[in-house]
Amino acid sequence: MPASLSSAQAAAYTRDGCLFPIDVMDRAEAAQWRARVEALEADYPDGSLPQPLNQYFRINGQLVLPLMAEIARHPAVLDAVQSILGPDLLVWSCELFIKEPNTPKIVSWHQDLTYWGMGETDEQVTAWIALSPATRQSGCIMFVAGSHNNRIVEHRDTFHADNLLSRGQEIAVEVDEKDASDVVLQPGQMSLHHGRMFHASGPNVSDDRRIGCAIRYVTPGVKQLVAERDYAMLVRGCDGNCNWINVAPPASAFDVDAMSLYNRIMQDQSVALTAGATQTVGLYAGGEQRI
Ligand SMILES: O=C(O)CCC(=O)C(=O)O
Repeated sequence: MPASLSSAQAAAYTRDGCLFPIDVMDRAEAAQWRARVEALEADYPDGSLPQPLNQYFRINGQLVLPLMAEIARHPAVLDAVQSILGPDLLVWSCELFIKEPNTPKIVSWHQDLTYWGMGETDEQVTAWIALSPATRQSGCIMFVAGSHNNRIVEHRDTFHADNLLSRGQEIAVEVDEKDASDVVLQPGQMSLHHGRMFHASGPNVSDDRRIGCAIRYVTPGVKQLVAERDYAMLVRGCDGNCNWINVAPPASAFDVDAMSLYNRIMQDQSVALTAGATQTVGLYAGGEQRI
């Protein structure tokens, strides 16, 4: 697999705020990652953990699941991200976005940085790796190339049950889908997108699951500006800035130390992630069930 981006690819990312498709692993390797995700689903049915498995898949999976800490350190992914952000890289969150076959779950138009408390930084990139086919039919992401040149625009919360986002947030002005491109990816390919990119995805009307792993990379220079403190896992280079509390990958799935760290981090991050919400933000509301 080509690792680092070419200078033309890096320039295209700077111009468009997104880049795809990028080959990071072959289909056989992507199938292995998918099988490991599905084995976890078999191992942890509802009721076996303090919160449903999808809670840990959707936010900060790298803290409690070795699998997610491992994919976030995938060398080909890091090489590509390094071409954009430079040699010192941390993972803020590793997340699985799963859409079951023939289901209405969507992601509304949004800019990632809106509620993360990191300001409008250019030093944050998301790598989204397809572990199953991401097509128009299965509800692939759509990007509006160049929209990262906007500042963070006004968003409103919808809390819609079919929205995979934490508060169903959406950009308050109309985004014309004619301006958007479908991010079609085969298993093992990834896209990169900027934290101010306008993006969304539609329902899965295919007969297969749509499984994507979104990894949020930041540099040591990015700062949490809303919550009192924030955490990230150093995955390449060094962090001499002290903006992040550096955390280590879990020793094993859901071990006691990892779970208490997970709960502490979710509580601390919720200050930024739930700021201004008029309803409970489900993914950040696990307090009562915490061990
Ligand atoms: O998986 C999706 O459909 C959307 C993911 C997304 O919004 C993101 O990775 O920022």
